[in-house]
Amino acid sequence: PAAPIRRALVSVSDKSKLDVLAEILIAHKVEVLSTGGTYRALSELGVAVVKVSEFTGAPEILDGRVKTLHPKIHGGILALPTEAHQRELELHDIAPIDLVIVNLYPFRETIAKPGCSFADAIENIDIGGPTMVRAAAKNWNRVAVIVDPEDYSSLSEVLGETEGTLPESFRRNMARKAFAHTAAYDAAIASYLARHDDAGEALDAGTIPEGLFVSGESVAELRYGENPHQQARFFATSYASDEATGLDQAIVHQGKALSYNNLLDADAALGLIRDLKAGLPEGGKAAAVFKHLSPCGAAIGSASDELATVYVKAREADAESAFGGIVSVTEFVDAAMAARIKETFLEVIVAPGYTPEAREILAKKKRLRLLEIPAMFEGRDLAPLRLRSVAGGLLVQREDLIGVAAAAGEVPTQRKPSADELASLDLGQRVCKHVRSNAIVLVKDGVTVGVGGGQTSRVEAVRQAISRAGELAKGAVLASDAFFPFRDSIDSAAAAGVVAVIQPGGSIKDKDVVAACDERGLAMVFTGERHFRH
Ligand code: 93A
Repeated sequence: PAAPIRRALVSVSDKSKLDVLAEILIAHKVEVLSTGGTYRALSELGVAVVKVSEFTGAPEILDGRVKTLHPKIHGGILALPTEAHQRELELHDIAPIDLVIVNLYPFRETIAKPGCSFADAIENIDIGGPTMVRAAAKNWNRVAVIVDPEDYSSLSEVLGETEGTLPESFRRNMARKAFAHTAAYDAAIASYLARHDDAGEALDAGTIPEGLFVSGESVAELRYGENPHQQARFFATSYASDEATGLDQAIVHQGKALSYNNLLDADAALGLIRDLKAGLPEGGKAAAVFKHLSPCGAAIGSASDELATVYVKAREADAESAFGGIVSVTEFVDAAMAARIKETFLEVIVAPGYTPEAREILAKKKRLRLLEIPAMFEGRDLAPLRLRSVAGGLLVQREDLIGVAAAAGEVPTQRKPSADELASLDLGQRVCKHVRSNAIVLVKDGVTVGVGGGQTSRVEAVRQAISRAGELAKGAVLASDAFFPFRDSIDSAAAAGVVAVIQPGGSIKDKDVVAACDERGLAMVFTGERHFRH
């Protein structure tokens, strides 16, 4: 059995819950060593503390850069419970330390502060702290290490049960946590340095640094992956995601835990609604419905439209597909919207918030997950990075943002699009970006009426969109994620009644394509921007 805890070293930047810790240290008569700030805080809480500088006989030097980096500290932590080591400790007058409670200089919190200077960031790189944490974690056979104030309560529980000793399982688990803590800490430093040039100037937010250190913390064990026989977890990444709007930040108000597929779909629905919001005039509203990573309906409305009305348009765009779908909206979900949500079976709602009335109405839908992402429309300009995995590595790219509004595109045709057509063309290109390539989206009066996606030929995607739109293709506008290699797509769209088209342009056959439009009186917009989704 382990020996009782006699001596602890406490050196913490995060001084939360120190009262809980003080109580434990006093109750178990632990001799406590501390650095300056922690020494003062623990003394005030009535703990008898010895200053590390007194214990080592060496003063803190170099503005505190060297406080605990001393053989009396590291020898005390790293010694094995062997006779040989005990003899050596005695020879050098080193007392063993059995508990190390350390958390590190707030590097991540410091760099997150607006206006943080490079020098400030560097000064907040903790050296002595990780050294003690790693030493104690390496020696978990004898020493316990605690890096998280949340663990003080379990420390108290375990000590109470074991009369002042700490079981191996506890020490081992805390050691794992400690190495994860220092690894994530160093990853944050390495990423920060990679994101700054030699002069300490920050690179553009969307730049992909040469060294990318993604440290993931598992925030959820998922029931399973895409299928029940696949194990899965959700990791929150510290760097590559847009932290303000991440799904790890989402508040889940009700329903079962989010599944792997739910998270994918919620991400897609969030991405589209952010794109739609960016294209809306002041006060405009939007709603989108997703199924299996594809938008099946999206609609926009003006400031005077009710959210519920806009949502129903998006849902009815393809009511069959919307069954079991994921919905995202630009506004708080109110009672009227909640009543509409209740009408069908849906998996997830993604919204900036919910009114209390809406929550009450939806509480009866036990399985429906309500996600609130308060900051979901912030930080788009940060151009966060997106990661995908392939066999043998990670692919990293900047987020694909729509840069050219339909109204700002170039019109190569004789007929110019009307203002209403432009609004629908803009909606079309935004939705199209979220459809797997080859992607074609038909829109009429601010609502998608036909989505064709995931096709291996563009003309087939056009046929699919037209067939889904049926009669509604008459008078609709069409968006394409990439240029038309031939005029055939335009000919079939025009035959179905399509009146305007938005696409990047840039094909060697552009002249034929524009001629096909002019022959049939279609208006066309070139955006110069391709939006493949592979
Ligand atoms: O400056 S350090 O890198 N050098 C050290 O020797 C050292 N020892 C402890 N940072 C060091 N610490 C850190 O001081 C701890 O990791 C902890 O975060 C902080 C606690 O300082 P104080 O007790 O003065 O508030």
